[in-house]
Amino acid sequence: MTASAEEGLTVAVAKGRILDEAIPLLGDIGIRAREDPLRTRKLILEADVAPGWPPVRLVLLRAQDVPTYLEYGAADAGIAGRDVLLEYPGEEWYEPLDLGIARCRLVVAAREDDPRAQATAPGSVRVATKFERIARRHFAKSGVRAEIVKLYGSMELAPLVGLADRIVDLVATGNTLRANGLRAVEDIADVSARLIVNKASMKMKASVVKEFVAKLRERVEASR
Ligand code: PRT
Ligand code: MG
Repeated sequence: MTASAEEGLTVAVAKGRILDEAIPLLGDIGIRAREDPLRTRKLILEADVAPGWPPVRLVLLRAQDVPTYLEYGAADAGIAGRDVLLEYPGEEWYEPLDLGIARCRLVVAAREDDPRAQATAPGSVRVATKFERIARRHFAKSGVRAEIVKLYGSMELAPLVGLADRIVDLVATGNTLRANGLRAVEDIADVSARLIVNKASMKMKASVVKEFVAKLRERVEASR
């Protein structure tokens, strides 16, 4: 049975830095997991909620899996980075709110000593990234022939060992790029965590979903 068919609200949250910043946001609107989400090994957490609310459960997922749970209706709402949403091959959800947390940028980076590190350099480049779709779209738009090499992490290493000319990765402080002798040569997108909502849940659980979105929006706007 999908979440949409059950009672209450199932909220999928990306583990890692998004969860760290989402917990206080949810807490402020009265949704508090009964166990510490940062310590427990459980993947489903029942939450204490404000009076008048239906039951709320948090499901803790790998960031890249949040859109999948939403698409299949296994969660009513989700919190994931814009990077993950842009990379996902589909858009089977509503995105009513920018939560303004876990901010960073998607960039193209190259070695500091790369003489042709302009994004528009002619010829073809080899690009290492875990954001295959984003990278492909980006280089196609700039008319640069790009061979995309799929990696699962530590993209910063690739230009240092000659695996790729460029990387497409997330940058927050820039410390990781600097520490590895790389620099951003082009911006692709600003990234922050977004609230997404399953389309069927928006209809079938309209009142609770709308109240959830409204409360979060109020909380987010108060901190702007
Ligand atoms: O789980 P996974 O292996 O995919 O990623 P992760 O463990 O590196 O990150 P995680 O799970 O904690 O959070 C991933 C989500 O957080 C992303 O989908 C983004 O929406 C968001 N986010 C925000 C970031 C960053 N900031 C960030 N700086 N995700 C990753 N980084 C990494 C970046 O990839 C690079 O390696 O941090 C490094 C750069 O940070 P600075 O500060 O040195 O520039
Ligand atoms: Mg992680």
